Amino acid sequence: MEPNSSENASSNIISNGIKNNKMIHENHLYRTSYHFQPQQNWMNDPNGPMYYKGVYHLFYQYNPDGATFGKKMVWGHSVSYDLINWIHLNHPSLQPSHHYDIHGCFSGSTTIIPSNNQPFIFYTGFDETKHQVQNLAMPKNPQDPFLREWIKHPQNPIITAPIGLVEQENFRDPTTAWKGSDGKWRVIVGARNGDIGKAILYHSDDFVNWKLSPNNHEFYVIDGIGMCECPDFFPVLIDGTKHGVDLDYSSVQDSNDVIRHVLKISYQNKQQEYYLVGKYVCDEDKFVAENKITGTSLDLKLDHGEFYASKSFFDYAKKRRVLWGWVKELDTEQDDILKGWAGLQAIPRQVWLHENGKWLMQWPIEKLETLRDSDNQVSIFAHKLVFGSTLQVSGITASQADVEVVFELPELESAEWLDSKEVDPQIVCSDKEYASRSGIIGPFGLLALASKDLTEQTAIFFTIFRTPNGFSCLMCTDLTRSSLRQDVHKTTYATIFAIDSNLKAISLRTLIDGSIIESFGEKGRVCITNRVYPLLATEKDAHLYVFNNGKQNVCISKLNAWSMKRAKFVQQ
Ligand code: DQQ
Repeated sequence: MEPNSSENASSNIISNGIKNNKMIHENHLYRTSYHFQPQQNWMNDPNGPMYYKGVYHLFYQYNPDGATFGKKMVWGHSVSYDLINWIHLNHPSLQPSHHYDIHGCFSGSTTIIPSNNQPFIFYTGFDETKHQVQNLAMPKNPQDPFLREWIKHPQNPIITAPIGLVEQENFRDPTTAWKGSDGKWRVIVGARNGDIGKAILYHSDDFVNWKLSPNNHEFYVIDGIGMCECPDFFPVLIDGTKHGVDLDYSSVQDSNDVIRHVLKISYQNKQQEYYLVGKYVCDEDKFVAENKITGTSLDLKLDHGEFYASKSFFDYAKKRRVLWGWVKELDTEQDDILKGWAGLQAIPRQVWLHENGKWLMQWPIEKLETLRDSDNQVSIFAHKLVFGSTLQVSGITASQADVEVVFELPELESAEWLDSKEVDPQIVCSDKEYASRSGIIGPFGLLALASKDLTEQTAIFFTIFRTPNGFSCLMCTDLTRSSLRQDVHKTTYATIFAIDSNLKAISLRTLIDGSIIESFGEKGRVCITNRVYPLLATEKDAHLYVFNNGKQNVCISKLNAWSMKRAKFVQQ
């Protein structure tokens, strides 16, 4: 784990690296090969993903004028037949044009009206008075499966902020709408009033005229979070399978015992994705969550890294729910301007409810596996990792890879004691060089995007603890040594979760792609996504290692790693 190089050598490398910065930007070293990103400029939130006439659509917040957040944000638009290979359409689907969206077309969703298969975009307009209002748009030609052109509804704005209830400049991001058993359409809009975040519920008979729900318009109110951005509300099945279900309440009402609902909010003050699992009583417009947002490690989050403003949709083709999320840059704005681009979308994830009904599971959609290069694959079986060992995984392109590993655990009884019921996992992991410290069961895991001498490395690892309530697993991604550059954000990201005392093995899947590392722990129960900007560990000079710094041996019962082929991105 120790780098060989002295501080002087490092600073030479840094200054060479900085001299070479321009080259790095020109060569687009940090661009990805299989993650979604436009050819240039700034992208943030995924908007209105949907499946329509055999085609997947992804819209996204886009600044056509540069690599920073813009004064006139548009909806970029790309289409795909498989969610992995994409056609970027040349024209945005929505751009500021009217008094109700002249300062920007902000985030929103799509809804397909089942009776006539008519898609609608519901989006936020930043209007001429800098208030936020909700607008509708319809495809000009619904027969065109690419839905290239969109017409704004003549009655826009369709919804304006309810005065006194929410701030007019913080009222945005409508969800996909759904029809209740009473035949009325419903939609949620995110809002804030001071520090109170709100999910406001509206009703409509005709999708065009909307009024506050007469039953319970303050659908969910959370104090202390600031703006409730990009709410997402969807049903999930408690059936132990990955199958999804759509927002069609007439068909799911009677089966409430096998259905739960998820309300996800993008917690602006923390820039993270929190979610609640609960029961939805459609007739009363009531959502009774079974968990809470407490600001502690007990909270449920979609991802514990940099993953924000997510949006899910029901994929009719495969009967699954798919989730998109924006992964922002952690370099400087100046870098983004030099690179000419900023922002990625995480690999779309299938999302389903764990069979215990308590939390969501997430996994990269299966189609991603078709990019695995079977000629550049490495497998390791039954390899014991003794205390302090590091094993190189050679034979793949470690800067563009998919790695799946299962670690067999020793008896948990010997694990270190973690004294408090409520720990902040990020603080635990931020303890200096945490991945390199000697523990008992762990730290063990991967060193991704590592330079040959390990000067640069991103450690993704687990440590098992005994806690007052049983056993817990700490999962962490440590960016503090991810780059020799000083000007990029390098911190630790972590989560802790209870595990069964009989747990015999734990799994990790990590997707590595130039400047993004997405990790899925324990079969998709916890996710940590990050951005890294190595100077040395790039392209062919990137390496991958497995390590164990715990005194107890852990065994790699199975490791498979593949170089990943490039996804196809074309402009049309
Ligand atoms: N980004 C959009 C807003 C949303 C925020 C603007 C979340 O609509 O609340 O680009 O990242």
